[in-house]
Amino acid sequence: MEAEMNNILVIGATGQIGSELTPVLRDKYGNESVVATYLPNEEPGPELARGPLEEMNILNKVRLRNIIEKHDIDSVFNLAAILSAKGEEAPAKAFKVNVLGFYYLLELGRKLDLTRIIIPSSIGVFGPEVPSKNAPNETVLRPTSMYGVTKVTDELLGNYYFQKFGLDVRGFRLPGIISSKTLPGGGTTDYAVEVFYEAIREGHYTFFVREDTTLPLMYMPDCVKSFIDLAEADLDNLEHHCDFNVSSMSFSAGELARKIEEFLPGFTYDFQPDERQKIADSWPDSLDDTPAREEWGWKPNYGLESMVKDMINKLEVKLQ
Ligand code: AKB
Repeated sequence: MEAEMNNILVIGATGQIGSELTPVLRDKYGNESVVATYLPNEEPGPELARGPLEEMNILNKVRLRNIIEKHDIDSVFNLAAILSAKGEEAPAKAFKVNVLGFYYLLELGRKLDLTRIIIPSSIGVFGPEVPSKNAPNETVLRPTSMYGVTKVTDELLGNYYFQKFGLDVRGFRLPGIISSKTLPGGGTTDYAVEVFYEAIREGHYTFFVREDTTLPLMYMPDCVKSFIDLAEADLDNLEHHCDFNVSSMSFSAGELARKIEEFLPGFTYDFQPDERQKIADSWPDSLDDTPAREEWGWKPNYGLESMVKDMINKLEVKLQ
C-alpha cells in the first residue's frame, strides 16, 4: 500500500543533487509542499526561493525538529553528506554529518511518525574484495574510506529502523553523478564533471586519476528520476530498503576524454593521479542492479554518448 508524500523536506538543497532534485519535486508536488534547507554559510539563490526555505545544519537536532513540526513534514530527502575525498581530509566531520546527522533524523522519524525518509548511499560502500565487474547487490561491504564506512552504517541504520520500528527508510548506492548545474563538492568522481568545465573553458584537463580508471557513473536527469521512482515505489514491492545498487553507465577516464574530444576537437588531456586514485581503485567498475530493476522498476535513460552531448550543450550556454 502506498503512503502519500504531502509535505517534503529536502536537507541539503543547495548541493549538486539537491539543487536539481528540489525544483523537480516542487514541479511535481507544488512549490509550497517542498521545504528546502541550506547551510548557514550558503546563499540559497533565487530558484530555491520559489518555495519555503530554511537555514539549517543537520547536526542541530532541535532546529531539525522545529522545521519538521513547523511545516508538518511527512517525507524527508536527506542529501546532507561529506563525500569521499573530503571525508579523508575531515573524517570526524564526515562521521558527524553522515552518521550522527542521519541518526538524529531517524530518531525524529520514529518519534514524529514520519511517512518516509530517503537517503542516498554510494558505491563508496564497496571495498577492494568486491568483484569489479557487475558488483552484486549482496556482497561483503568493507570500504576503505571513511565515507564508505559512514554509508555502510547509514544503510544498516536505515534497514534497522525499518525492521525495528516500521519507519519507511529508503536508499540506493549512487554512482558518481555528472551534472551541469552545481559542481559536486569533494568526491572521488568529481573529475567526470570538472573535465567538461575545463574542456570548454581551457581546452585542456588534467585528470587526477589514471586513464584506465573505470567507475560507475550516472547523468543527473537519471539521478533525479531514481530518487522519485524509489520514493514513490510501493512499499509492498520492496524487499530491500536502504541498499539498492543502481547502475547507469560505466566508462574509464580515457574513454570519457576521447568522447568529449569527438564533440570538442582540439581538446587535450593528461593524467596525474593523486591520493583520490586509491579510493577509485577500491570501488568496482560496474554494478549489478537487478533488485532495483525488479522491485521498483529502475531503468536509466542516458548513456555515455547522449550524456556527453547534453552536458556540452548545456555548459556551452552556461559558460559563454
Ligand atoms: C564520491 O565520489 O565521493 C561520490 C560518490 C561516488 O558517492 N560522488
